[in-house]
Amino acid sequence: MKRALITGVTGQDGSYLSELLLDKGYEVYGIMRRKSVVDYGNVEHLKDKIKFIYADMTDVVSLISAMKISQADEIFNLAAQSFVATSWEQPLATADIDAVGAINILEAVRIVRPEAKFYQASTSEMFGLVQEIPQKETTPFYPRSPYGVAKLYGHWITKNYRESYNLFACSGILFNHESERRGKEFVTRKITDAAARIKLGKQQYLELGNMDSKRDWGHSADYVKAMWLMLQQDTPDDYVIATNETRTVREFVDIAFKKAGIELAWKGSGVNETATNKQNGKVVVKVNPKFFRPAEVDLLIGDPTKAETNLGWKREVSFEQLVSRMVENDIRLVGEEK
Ligand code: NAP
Ligand code: F7E
Repeated sequence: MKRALITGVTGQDGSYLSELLLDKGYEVYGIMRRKSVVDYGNVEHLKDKIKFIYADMTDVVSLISAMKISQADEIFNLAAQSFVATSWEQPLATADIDAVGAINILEAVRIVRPEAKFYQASTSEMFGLVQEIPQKETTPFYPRSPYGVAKLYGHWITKNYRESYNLFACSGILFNHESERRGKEFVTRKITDAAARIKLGKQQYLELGNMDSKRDWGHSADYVKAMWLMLQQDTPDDYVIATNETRTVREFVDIAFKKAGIELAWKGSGVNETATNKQNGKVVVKVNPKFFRPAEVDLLIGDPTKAETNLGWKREVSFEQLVSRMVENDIRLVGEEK
């Protein structure tokens, strides 16, 4: 039986990866932070199957212990302060967790289990002000947030440990991936949750920031398969995981509301842009500049050819299916609220 250790096990990707590895017969260890109230997050349904270890990415001693306890064959480093907007409010915490945290876990691997395979959760945010369209493994990086900069350190230190110590260490440069388990502060879930609430009469309108930014959105369940595939290869390497499709935030809003049965009519531009519900003329989407970022990533679109060719990876959930699944799930959840 193979043993895996997942940092960030309570998060969106941690939950789908846990399901995948448990299905494959792995013994799954998950690193969890101590909280004042015990909260298994997205792995509540797996709490009797995962072996939890209390540790923190900023505490290398706890990570060394976790490596010793788990004796993991494969380590997936998914833990992060992952919300870009918060990285301006908490730049040092973001650096501690996302940058120093990466070298902390790499050191734990190097000291305790140098023969293990290691996955680092890198991100399309490292491309930031994009230098090439579409973005691929060889595209130069230009991060635009403290999050992107911290993740770039994690990416390079992973590559450096591979080259310095011959560790089997891979980085997956994953483009945005969402799901029914996505945190509600991220734009996709914020939109699908609001569409559900507005449909059910529990919210009047949705306020958003930059609706012109474009993202390459896939489903998390597809993307965790790529993480696993990277560690099953003979040689470690870095891969872009993306759909090669891009859409604006506005397009996401339009489709999500349509799936909730609300046809939108758009008017105005910039901070004055609004969308009204065609059926009753009510304004249901507005712009609030408080959601603008100090620096924006305007356009992301990834080229997954290398992963498709070398790993045999292919995304299965289409954009339309992703939005449908999220909207239907939120209509159900909001409907069940007391
Ligand atoms: P997520 O839902 O925000 O999950 C993040 C996880 O990290 C949570 O389990 C969180 O634990 C944990 N964590 C945060 N700080 C920690 C600390 N100091 N010590 C230990 N654990 C800590 O993120 P996700 O969407 O699953 O993403 C997984 C990884 O992929 C992240 O590294 C993210 O940056 C990266 N990534 C995500 C995307 C995407 O579109 N989703 C794209 C590219 C890369 P709590 O439950 O205690 O908060
Ligand atoms: O923003 C715009 C916002 O917060 C997407 C993380 O998983 O993917 C994610 O980072 C876009 C941005 O995700 C609102 O300005 C407009 O242009 O959903 P998001 P993100 O910043 O792309 C990458 C790959 C990661 O690695 C990260 O961990 O949507 N936007 N209005 C808004 N965004 C939010 N959150 N809220 C709004 O009201």
